[in-house]
Amino acid sequence: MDSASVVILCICFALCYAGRELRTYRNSSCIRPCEINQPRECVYEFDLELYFTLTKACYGCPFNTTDCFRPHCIPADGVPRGILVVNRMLPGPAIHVCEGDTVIVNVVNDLAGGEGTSIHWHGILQHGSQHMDGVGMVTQCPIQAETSFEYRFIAENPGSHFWHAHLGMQRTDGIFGAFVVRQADGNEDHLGLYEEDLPEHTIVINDWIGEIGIERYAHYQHSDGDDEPESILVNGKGMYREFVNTVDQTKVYTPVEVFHVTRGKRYRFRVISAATMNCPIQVSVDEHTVTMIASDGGAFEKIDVDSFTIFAGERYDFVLNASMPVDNYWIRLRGLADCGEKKATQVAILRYNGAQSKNPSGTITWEDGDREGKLLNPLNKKANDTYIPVVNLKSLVAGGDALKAVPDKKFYLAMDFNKVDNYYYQHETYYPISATKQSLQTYMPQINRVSLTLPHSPPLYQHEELDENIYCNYETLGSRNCSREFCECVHRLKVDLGDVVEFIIIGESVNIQANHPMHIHGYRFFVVGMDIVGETTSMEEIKQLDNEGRLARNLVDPVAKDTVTVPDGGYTIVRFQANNPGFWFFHCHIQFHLSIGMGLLVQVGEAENMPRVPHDFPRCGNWKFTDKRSDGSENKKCTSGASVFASTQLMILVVATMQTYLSQ
Ligand SMILES: [Cu+2]
Repeated sequence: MDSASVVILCICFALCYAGRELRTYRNSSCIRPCEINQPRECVYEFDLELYFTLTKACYGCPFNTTDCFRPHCIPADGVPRGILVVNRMLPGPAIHVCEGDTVIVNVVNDLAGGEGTSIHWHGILQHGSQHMDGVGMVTQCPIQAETSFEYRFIAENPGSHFWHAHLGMQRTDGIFGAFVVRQADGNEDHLGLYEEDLPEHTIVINDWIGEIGIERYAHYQHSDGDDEPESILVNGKGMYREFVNTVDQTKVYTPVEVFHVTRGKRYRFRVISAATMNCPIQVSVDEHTVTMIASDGGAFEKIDVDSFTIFAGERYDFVLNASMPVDNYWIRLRGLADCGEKKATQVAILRYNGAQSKNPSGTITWEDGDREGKLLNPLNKKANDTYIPVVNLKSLVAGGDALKAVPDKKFYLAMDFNKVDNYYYQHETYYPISATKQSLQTYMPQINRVSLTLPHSPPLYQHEELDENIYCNYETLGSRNCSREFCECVHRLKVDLGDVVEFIIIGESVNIQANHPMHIHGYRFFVVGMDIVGETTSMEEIKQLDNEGRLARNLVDPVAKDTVTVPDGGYTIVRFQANNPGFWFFHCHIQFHLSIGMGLLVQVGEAENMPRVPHDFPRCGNWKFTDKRSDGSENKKCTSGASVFASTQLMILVVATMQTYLSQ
């Protein structure tokens, strides 16, 4: 064929496809340089299973490192344990798509425990597809064992996001993965700061324990177990736990993650924290500074730092300039707060092309991860030249009406652990908290002294079947003293569609010090305020400071995020315009805190504002026997039951008569 024929054929081909439906691509075939208005349909199959680390699929791993890279082999940090997986991978399959693509994920629940599941697309706003948000018992029914559920939504907002299970403890055990939505070059805020933005430079980090999550959770809540992770993983990999923090660090049995770069180029890295416990992680790269450019999909003015801290549910994008001599360098991850208790730490390798395949020099203890210099997003530090809280970032995202002087609705939300007899863990009569020794006392992580229970049907589309009195909040509880008495309900805040909403989230920290990374579904909020006022604080103190005009707010260029920490003895103020109707989860992203009730639902709009779901969308709820059939006729079972009763009585009478006769 001559070149003219090829050109004609290409033009015909292009014309044939113009105006056609979206073309379908499966799995990684959707990865490509993004172009404006060239959306695709990106299809994935997720098979959820109970699995194990270091299975037979691993052959000689960890002693033969090459075997650790075999299909279905999950070495993790070399500790054998049960895990939950998607497609026998840890993390699960990464989704890399372009802004505007339609994402279709068929989730198949093959979990051996028989439990229900749901998958949340953390960071995706779900305008018009609220029922695809993936929160079991809020936006959908759990995907029952042995069934499948197809998620289908548009990747409308770009950024480094992730996906994870949103029921039970499943995300603690491995059901999570990266979800990156890239922009066409012409729309990219920081174009020019880097040459490469590659899928292989996605860094998913998570804290990691030695057993299945619900085992640790039950041990912690009911007995003397702790909630302090032992280890950290990077893209599912990690140095064998026993060798970190020891003198002999030459025996690296389980492989660590390696990121390749070419000297002279600048790379965009995307860091995602899938941590599930109270595990803020300080990240740094030996002999490199990093240029921070975005968080949770919200771009901000670039800032050079030596390290940054990432809290559970947060994401940070940075540019790494590969300007150092060709060599290997440690990427260090240092677990703080509860991860610091057992010095949980991990490393990965930054390898310049041309460098030998070997470990970098330098020890890798937990202490080594405490990088000096400028630190973005510090744990419990007031702002100064060294410590830069996220409230100091200058956003490149326009705030619009959300930043008007006075919000339409304002809520004070006090976060703390409270000493109350929660009947699930402290029986009022048998083992009240007052009779339990201190190390065994279960304190309740609550918002405004209220614990969240999930409704028995998803309110997003079965709202009319739920009694209004299942909902409560601080206001409606009125005279009840929830500081002494355990208060639980479907904790709900209601706002009107279009309201500008302000949350003043207070880290009271009177009973237990714990930074709570708060995540909102369906929105990105602007972080307009954040500060520490003392070791501890209270709602009353923060309210008074606010009334006196002493809570500073940046209403000009605050950073846009969907997850933000609340410092101990301080507060964080966020703003958003409630233009997305629905029932949206707002919760602490520490799984052990959420599972025990540290969350609430934001109801935006009334029932008539809620989007319609497909007519055959799965429904669920409580059920009790009634004597009516679905067609309204009487159920005859009761009558036949009565005749069985009568026959039994007759038999007893006959037997009794015979016994009397025989005994005579
Ligand atoms: Cu929390």
